[in-house]
Amino acid sequence: MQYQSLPNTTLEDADVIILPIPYEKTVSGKVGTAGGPEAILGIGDDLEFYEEDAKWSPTKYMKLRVEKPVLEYNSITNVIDMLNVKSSKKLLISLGGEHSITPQITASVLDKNATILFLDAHADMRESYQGSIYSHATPTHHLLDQGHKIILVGVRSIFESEAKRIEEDENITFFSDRILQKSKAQEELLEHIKNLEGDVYLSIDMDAFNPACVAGVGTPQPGGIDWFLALDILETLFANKNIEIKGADIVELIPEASNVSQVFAAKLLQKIISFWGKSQSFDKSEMNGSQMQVEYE
Ligand SMILES: [Mn+2]
Repeated sequence: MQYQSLPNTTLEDADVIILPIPYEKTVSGKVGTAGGPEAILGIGDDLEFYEEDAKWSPTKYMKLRVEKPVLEYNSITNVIDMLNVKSSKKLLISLGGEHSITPQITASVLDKNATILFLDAHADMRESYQGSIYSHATPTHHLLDQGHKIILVGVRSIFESEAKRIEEDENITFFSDRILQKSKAQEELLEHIKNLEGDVYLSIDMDAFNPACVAGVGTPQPGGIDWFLALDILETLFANKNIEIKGADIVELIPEASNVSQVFAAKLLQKIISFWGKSQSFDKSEMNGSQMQVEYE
């Protein structure tokens, strides 16, 4: 697999590593998220190299590499350990697959006391679900167990015990989907992100978004975050100089016939690459990125 059909650079030279993790075992709704990574990367051809918000072409300056897909759940952490991203200046972006993969990723890239910015329609905080403790319904439970703080954004479907924990656990900051319909709450969220410090990991479940924009998810919920709030969140996050982004994931996309859902996810991926690249001043570096190795027009 390739990003926007660009040649994959070596692991050593890569500024951004994209890791497909098409794992799908514990889904309880519509199936198909195993096709997520290929669909997101496949749509790349329909995106421009130029990124209109940060106003540059990130791949002119940055080298990208799409790794071989990780298929085995139990090997996710090991595979990422071997990529050596933790001690490098590279950005790792994982593409799911179901949301259960996130704690396996953070087990490799994060030390304790990081903050997880978690966009999702669901709290994903069950201790176990349908007989599995490593389910798409349990990742935030594990992330809290790993010693991290969580900011839940866009949640609009909660199990009763999850609601109680959200109220009581001081390691959880909660911006429900309903409250985020008000501009004052949006400003509070952005202010909160602006004031973050330390290591941060970004996890985006595609069901966080309005299903009118992203129909291709397994467990859709009415309501949802819109594209422009997502952009504000990402811009604010990557503009924060007091944090280090230790990785990101985009999960739970199910490719669908209209292509709209996968274009949404592909463009999210592009924004993450672009905003991170600008934050690392790649636009002031030598112009020898992946895009410079191909003819484009
Ligand atoms: Mn989720």
